[in-house]
Amino acid sequence: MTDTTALSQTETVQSKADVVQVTALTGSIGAAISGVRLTNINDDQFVAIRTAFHEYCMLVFRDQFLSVEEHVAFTARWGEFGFNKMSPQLDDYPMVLPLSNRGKSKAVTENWHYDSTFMTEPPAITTLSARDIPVGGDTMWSNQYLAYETLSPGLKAMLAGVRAEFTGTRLAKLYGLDQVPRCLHPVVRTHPETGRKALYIGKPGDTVPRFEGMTPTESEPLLRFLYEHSAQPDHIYRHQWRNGDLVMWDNRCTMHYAVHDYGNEMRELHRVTISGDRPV
Ligand SMILES: O=C(O)CCC(=O)C(=O)O
Ligand SMILES: [Fe+2]
Repeated sequence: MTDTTALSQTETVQSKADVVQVTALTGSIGAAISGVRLTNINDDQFVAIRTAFHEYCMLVFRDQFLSVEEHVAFTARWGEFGFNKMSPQLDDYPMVLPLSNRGKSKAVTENWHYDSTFMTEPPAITTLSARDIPVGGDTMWSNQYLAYETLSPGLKAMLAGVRAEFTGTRLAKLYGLDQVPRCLHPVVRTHPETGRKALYIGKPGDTVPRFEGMTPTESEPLLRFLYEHSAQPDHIYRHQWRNGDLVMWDNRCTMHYAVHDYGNEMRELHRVTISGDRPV
């Protein structure tokens, strides 16, 4: 027996008169929710969606084609908006960050990452609404509960209470900031709602330069091991976008990676975040 549990293939959650269909996308992360229009969900459906979100860590809703207002209204059900002061937002909707193709050399998200770990309180949830999708441009998510749970008891014990430095080096460069934002966080965090522990790391070097109290050189080998371990193929879902998709993920237990294989083609999504707690 290992401490990982295979996800059930399909479950139907019956809530009063409405049905939410939850279909696992892999054996380790992600579910597709069907049978709902996100513009029109009742409280029972919302509860079923939230339960699935906590179980599967990221959710896919196909064929939603949400307007900006509808996207904002759905995301608002999950908490307070997070505002990204560094990046330009939509004029009338300061909580909406348009993502577009800046070219591969400026693709700051083409690596495994949690969002905004340089903040004291990184966002809890991100929602993306797909507006103009090229061939390619997939996004991958990896389950960081499983990354933690599949470490040996010895390494888990060693990491207990350890913190690392997280920096916003790539964003600072992209936006020409004089100061690189940075913050210390535990490398194993406990999810405030599920109570499960997740590995909390980032790319060694520019995102996570070192463990607290250690030099970058001392830290690098273990950071590298953890980073590789965090993105094993059997902990990943790779999403092939279609226009009209709404995808949401839990930024407290998943990392993600935006694949840039679409050259200079147009790719446009809208992004809204919900603010989160300080990781503990
Ligand atoms: O472009 C994407 O697919 C995801 C980009 C990303 O990392 C993010 O929105 O946080
Ligand atoms: Fe991201």
